[in-house]
Amino acid sequence: MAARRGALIVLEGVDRAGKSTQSRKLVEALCAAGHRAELLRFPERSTEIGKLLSSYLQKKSDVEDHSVHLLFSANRWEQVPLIKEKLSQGVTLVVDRYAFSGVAFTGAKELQLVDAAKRGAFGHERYENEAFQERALQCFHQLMRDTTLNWKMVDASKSIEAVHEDIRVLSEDAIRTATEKPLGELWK
Ligand code: 2DT
Ligand code: MG
Repeated sequence: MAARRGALIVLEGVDRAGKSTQSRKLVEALCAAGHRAELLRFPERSTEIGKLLSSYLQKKSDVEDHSVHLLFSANRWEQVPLIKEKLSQGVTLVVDRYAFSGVAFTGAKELQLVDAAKRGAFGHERYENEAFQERALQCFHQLMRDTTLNWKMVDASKSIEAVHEDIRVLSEDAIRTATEKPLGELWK
């Protein structure tokens, strides 16, 4: 019998929602519970494309909006063979941002052009300002209306441990039901 595939668990949200902290804690907890689980993040800044993105985000370089959108996409596609291999081997992947950030942040950019006057002070990286994050949040809410995806909303205003517990329980459930959707359907 083929091994059960792993679950693809994506944490999405605006900056400073606690995604990176929670992703790390989730992988730790899943491994401690006897699952095989590994952490991925996007953008993955270590690859050649990732280095271009990192430089762009740090405002050390400018890239045309459509081009940078495609670079973010390429930065995910270059990991897809690895993702498929891990999942088919039964490894659960916890992913700190995925394509939804791609849509939400590019979408927020389009919206911001319409309403540029509301732009707040910039943080040290591109996109790190309140008005932009608010736009991104609106885009995330729009994306969550797509019911074909198994979205679960977590209240990130609770304590780190309480949020972790919510995510851990939801993730255990996702791992149990992960075989319902065959791997081949994930990238259609
Ligand atoms: P981190 O702070 O999480 O490293 O993210 N972003 C991310 C996009 O604009 N498009 C994408 O496809 C992805 C994955 C969100 C750095 C910033 O990159 C943005 C915040
Ligand atoms: Mg950031």
